Amino acid sequence: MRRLPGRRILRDTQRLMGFISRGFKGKRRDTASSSRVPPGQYVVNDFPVLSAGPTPRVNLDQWTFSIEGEIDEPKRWTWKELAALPSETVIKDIHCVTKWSKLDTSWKGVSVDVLLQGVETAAEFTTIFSDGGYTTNVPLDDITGNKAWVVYEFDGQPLHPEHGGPVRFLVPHLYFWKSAKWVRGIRLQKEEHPGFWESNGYNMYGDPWREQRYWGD
Ligand SMILES: Nc1nc2c(c(=O)[nH]1)N[C@H]1C(S)=C(S)[C@@H](COP(=O)(O)O)O[C@H]1N2
Ligand SMILES: [Mo]
Repeated sequence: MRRLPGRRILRDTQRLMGFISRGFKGKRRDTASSSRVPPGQYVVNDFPVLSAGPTPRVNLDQWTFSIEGEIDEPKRWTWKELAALPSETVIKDIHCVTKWSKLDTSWKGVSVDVLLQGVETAAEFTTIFSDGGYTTNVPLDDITGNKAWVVYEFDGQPLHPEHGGPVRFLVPHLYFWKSAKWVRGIRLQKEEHPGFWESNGYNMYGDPWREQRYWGD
């Protein structure tokens, strides 16, 4: 029982020492990297797997990606059509609400801007939906303007099923639960509808820099 407060004091002391050494001895060596990591996060080198259910088996011959909801003509791509769209490789830091961050992750896929080209919509919100029933809500502004991708490669390799392969969503400026694995489409909506984790205590928006982890943050 006495150990816990002791540890807390030690951590506070280390924080204070860090502050002092920054203040009095100039920049610490890790200043650059720590300014890159949102508050409360630590950096990992491995790639943890976090799934709320089993990894669905996805047959690419049957697979489609859809944009539906507040749109005159729903849009739909087969796997072959999606793979033929202009793609890009992006290097991004990712931040899980369980506090790990992974820096410089490399992904290949299609920008959501490409998928939404020419689409007119009254929607301000979206629900990203996946095989297996997972959903997550993201404002439309947060998936446009080259901020989100539908990705199918990680580190130059086809995306592993555990990490959402064949195709997952990537919206790296928000906590990683917004990056739906096994993604199948985007539902455009006028109102904001909480997704799976957002209905179960996670923050509706999820900005890691403001530590919007849970309801009320
Ligand atoms: N379909 C689906 N997508 C999901 C999840 C999930 O359970 N199902 N978990 C989310 C959470 S909480 C995180 S942190 C990341 C984990 O991705 P990873 O397993 O590739 O690390 O996926 C997100 N996308
Ligand atoms: Mo997560």
